[in-house]
Amino acid sequence: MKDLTPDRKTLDPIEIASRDEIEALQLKRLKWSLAHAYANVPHYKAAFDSAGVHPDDLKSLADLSKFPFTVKQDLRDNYPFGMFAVPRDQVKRVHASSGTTGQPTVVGYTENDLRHWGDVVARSLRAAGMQPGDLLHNAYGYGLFTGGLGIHLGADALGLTTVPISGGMTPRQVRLIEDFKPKGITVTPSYALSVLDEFNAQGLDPRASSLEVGIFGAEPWTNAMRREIEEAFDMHAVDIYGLSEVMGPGVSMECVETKDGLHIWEDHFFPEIIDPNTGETVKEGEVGELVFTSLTKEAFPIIRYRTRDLTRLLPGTARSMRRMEKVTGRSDDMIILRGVNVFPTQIEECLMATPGLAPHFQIELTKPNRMDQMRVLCEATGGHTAADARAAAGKALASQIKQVVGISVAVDVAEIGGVARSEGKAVRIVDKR
Ligand code: DLL
Repeated sequence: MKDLTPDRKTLDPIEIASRDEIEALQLKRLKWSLAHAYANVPHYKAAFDSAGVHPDDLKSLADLSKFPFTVKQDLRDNYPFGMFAVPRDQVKRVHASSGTTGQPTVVGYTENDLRHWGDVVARSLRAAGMQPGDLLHNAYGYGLFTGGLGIHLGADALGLTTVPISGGMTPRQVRLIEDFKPKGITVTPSYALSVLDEFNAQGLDPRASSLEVGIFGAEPWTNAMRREIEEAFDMHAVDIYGLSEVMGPGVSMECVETKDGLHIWEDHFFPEIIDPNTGETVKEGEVGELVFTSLTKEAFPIIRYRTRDLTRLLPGTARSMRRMEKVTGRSDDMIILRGVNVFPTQIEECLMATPGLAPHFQIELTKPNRMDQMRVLCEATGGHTAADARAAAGKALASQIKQVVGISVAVDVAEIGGVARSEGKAVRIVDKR
């Protein structure tokens, strides 16, 4: 793999500013953001008033903990535009969640918001090793999802050539990678695996492709998966994180030179980690639920938003801004199986450690005889598809899961193609209880 470390002279000065400078900017912006939300969004006025706090009470960054949290339900209750802090005609763009699990949540951006979003995504793409003039294959979905259009904004801001292919039509993805020779690909890690399969199905060597870096996010993925993808494509694999409520992709980004967790672009997003049960801020470096407050957003300021994502904060390395560890999962995705907490990422790690199995999987939960049961559906790799080889691999995975995670599960190893493929975010859990 080529060294893609960006020249420090090309970074935004704030990325490598002193902590004092970053914190002074944060405090100034935080005061503005709280006052802006309070003055213009009835929800925040009511929430602050009933908690007995006023934006003027914020004298230091630590004072933020006095302010109330915002949760997804607050956004649903104010559907569609009730959380906007500017008149609707100043909102240049809206995005929304799919709403498959309830009322969709809508977010909005002013012209300045779109510019800031482009700036943080440009910063993220540069941290991945992309430089002006490089070609980017953007396979995140375009549309209401923030992935495709968010990356596109940043690619424009950085001066890349973008192929806005979006997700799906996998044979065409491979064709265009072969013909256009992109340096970078932006895609969910699960869909990258589908693209990888398609390379192999077409008899093409993915290691010989032009790709030098993959920028993966929108769903949890493990370091074991990183090794698998880096090896398969002979390219760097780095992590990009974000969520619509806070902005979209580009809230935090892993640097290609260190790959040691994701630097949060702290001049725009203020992070906290809380104990999800008590709401108290945890000790520095402890794992908990990630909470974000926007510092510059005009259309849709967000105060202490509970992301449900579990991680911990770490000091800066390649940049002065703090890092968040790779997200292990969402508290919503945590399965409690007969008293043991399990995340799909733990199953992914066990799967990657078991020979003869492909990296595709799904977890099925059932409850026969009032006992929760988990079945892991996965599939064999080429050369391991005979029935006895599959049975042996399944047994090995079950025992790996028993040893590492501490739970007994059933494992079904299908033939190649037996697990549903994702074109965006993978569906890891099918709950039939
Ligand atoms: O997934 C934004 C995005 C697009 C990020 C493209 C990165 C790349 P939402 O659809 O609102 O936004 O989903 C946000 O996805 O709260 C996490 O649970 C999860 N997520 C996003 N990035 C990562 C990541 C986009 N790198 C939700 N690792 C978040 C783990 C992630 N989970």
